[in-house]
Amino acid sequence: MKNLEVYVIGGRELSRGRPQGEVIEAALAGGATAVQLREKDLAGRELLALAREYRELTRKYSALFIVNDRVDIALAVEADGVHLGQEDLPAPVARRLLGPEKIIGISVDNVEEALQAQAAGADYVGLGPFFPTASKTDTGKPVTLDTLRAVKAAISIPVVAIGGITAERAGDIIAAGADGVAVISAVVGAPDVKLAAQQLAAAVRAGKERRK
Ligand code: 3NM
Repeated sequence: MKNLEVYVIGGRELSRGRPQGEVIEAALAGGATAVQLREKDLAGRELLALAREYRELTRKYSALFIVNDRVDIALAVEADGVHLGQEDLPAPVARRLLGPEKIIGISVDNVEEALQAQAAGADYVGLGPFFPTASKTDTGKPVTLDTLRAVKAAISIPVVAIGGITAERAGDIIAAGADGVAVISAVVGAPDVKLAAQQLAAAVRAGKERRK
């Protein structure tokens, strides 16, 4: 299913030495609805090879494929979109390069950045970190469920929660209004990647039920 509900981010360093293709396929088999390629220190050629692999797998499972930061790689492999940090290319520039159809996600910490991201043409925002995380060193202090509610009230594009999220923690975040959860370690770092994705997907479904 093509949506941002169960958004798994790959990470070579967090995957316990297992081949990326294997890890990503297990995440997709377990129910990941979107996958992001996020490798900060791979050379272009290697990144391109990995992107091709992610593209093939996400097609096979009808999931979205988002590339972190690299608009060129996203275009080269016909990814569904890109995810941009506050220091990456500005969204309007990425939009010009990518065209109107591609998805652009932007990382935000607060309501002000969320409003700016929406005005700049983002299709979704990533809001976080919700919990301290070892997967990213330059995060701000954790955001709260109140911030999530305020961001949801302020913008109309989807809000994906990120940062230290686990299956145990996802329910409350989804129940509070997040449209999806994005995780690295809880899925790609799990001993059983498929099971971890299944548990995260189940937690998202349960969180949605609690909204009713
Ligand atoms: N962005 P894990 S937190 C890539 O707050 C990323 O913007 C964040 O990894 C933000 O699920 C983060 O292992 C790391 O905590 C998420």
